[in-house]
Amino acid sequence: MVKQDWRKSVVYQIYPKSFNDTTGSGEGDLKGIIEKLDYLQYLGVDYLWLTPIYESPMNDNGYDISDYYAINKQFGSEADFKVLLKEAHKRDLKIMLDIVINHTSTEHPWFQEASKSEDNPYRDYYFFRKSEDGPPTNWMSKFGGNAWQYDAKTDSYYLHLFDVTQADLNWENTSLRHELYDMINYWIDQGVDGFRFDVVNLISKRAFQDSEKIGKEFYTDGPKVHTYLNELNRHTFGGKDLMTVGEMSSTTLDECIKYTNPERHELNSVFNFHHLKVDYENGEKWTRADFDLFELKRILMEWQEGIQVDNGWNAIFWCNHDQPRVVSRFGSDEDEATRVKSAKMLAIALHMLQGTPYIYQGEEIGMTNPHFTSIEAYRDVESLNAYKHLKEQGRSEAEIMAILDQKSRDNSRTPMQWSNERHAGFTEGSPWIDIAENYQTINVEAAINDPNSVLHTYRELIRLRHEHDILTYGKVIPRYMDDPNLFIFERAYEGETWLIVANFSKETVQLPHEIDISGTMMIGNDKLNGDIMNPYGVIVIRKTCKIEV
Ligand code: TEU
Repeated sequence: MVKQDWRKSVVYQIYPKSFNDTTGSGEGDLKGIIEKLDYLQYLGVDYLWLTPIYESPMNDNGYDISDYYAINKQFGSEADFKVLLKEAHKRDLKIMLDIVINHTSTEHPWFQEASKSEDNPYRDYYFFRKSEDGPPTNWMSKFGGNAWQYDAKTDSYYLHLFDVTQADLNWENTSLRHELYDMINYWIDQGVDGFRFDVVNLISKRAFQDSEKIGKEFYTDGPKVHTYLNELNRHTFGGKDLMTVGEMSSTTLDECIKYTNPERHELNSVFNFHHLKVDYENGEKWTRADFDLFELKRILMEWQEGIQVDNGWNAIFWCNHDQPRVVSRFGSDEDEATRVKSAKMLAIALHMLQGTPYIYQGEEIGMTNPHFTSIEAYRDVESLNAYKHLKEQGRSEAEIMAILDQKSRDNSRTPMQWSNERHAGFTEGSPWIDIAENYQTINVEAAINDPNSVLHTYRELIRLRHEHDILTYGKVIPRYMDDPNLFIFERAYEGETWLIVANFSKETVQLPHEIDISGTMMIGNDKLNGDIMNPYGVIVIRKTCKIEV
């Protein structure tokens, strides 16, 4: 078994624009992160992942990079970043940067050059194609519309799988690949400790042909992706003490084993999103639907059993800057007691799984969706495009607002709630996006002072992971998968078993009658009352010898 320290770590994700503003601009900055390092140390996490902080026109909040080497002035300076690194390291906090190498902003000098003429040396860094009758293929952009944009200057189209200002890079081009490796090495030399690679399984395009669907089969886990990642590894972080995680869009378990199998020297770990599509009606995101617990359990367990310590590694998470808040999604924010109870249940259920847990800013205090009621409140390019398309389909304003309330990426991008002061203590200016109204009760200051807050459950979970190897290395054993309300599994390691029972429903439910819940309660949010689990209750029981159920 490959025992390595990084596997025991917990990552905290920071979305700098919404974290903490020290200038009054209404947007967060690096100094704001530095100011909160003591808090992050108190929380107990090991790594901080910062979403992109580089120069960017910010059409996709930094995932549209125009200079990989410069810090976005909105966030601060190169000097601020150096201070951040130093201050983080002083507190034993490591820094992971977000690397976006599937595409650049169309404002990047490479693209500016490439679009000048067909014989420009940078032309081949991107995918430009001539086409007489409309776009070269029928692929859809992930943010809506065709994935090819017409560029009149050279009478051709360029590929953008995301926004029109995010042009896809051509990894077939060797000098492009080496420019990207040099850039990553620059950040390694600056002293960063890890990387999150944005949509990195899309970098190898299979063929430019019309699709029967939306084009995914021509660029997802493409033919050369493993060769490229292995090359990336060898030229940059391979053999160094850096943690890496790849964000994998619509991938498969088999591919993810390949991405993370230590023998293949690609990446340490992967994010996949299959478990976060269980509230998509017929696989369609822009719908409003209840979540399917059977599917959620099935998918989580398929990945837990499929990827184990020896063949790879999962990143485990409920939240990030692209996902709605989990307590509003798989729990309930209907009233304060239920919010706290369900947020703790979700935290415990996730942190008992195998893999590297990721906590997204605000999740640790049980932040909720903001429940915006007007399109004016939304900022995200994907949500605004979706609004337009749903309108074109003739859907009513009320229906569209209900869908965005459940699915918009802005649900997680509202400012961090630090205190009950004006603007939740996030800014002294006017925030770039509205703050959830519940900041008066849900905020870090209140959470620190309340021993029963969600925050203290997260602190405890991080401590347990650091102290008990079973959470990192223990085998995961699914139990009672056909129970309609309970998520039950065990972890087993060196003669010890932990039993996890989590009630994902609003109902009081009975435990399966043969289950043995004797042992030591390690963490939970429920008082055991015979064989009854309260709504959103969760218990974790440790047994010192293996139980047979
Ligand atoms: O996201 C990739 C991705 O495909 C999504 O999670 C996406 O937001 C979702 O499918 C939309 O429905 C990454 C980043 O996390 C995201 O913020 C960027 O917008 C995207 O890549 C492009 O760089």
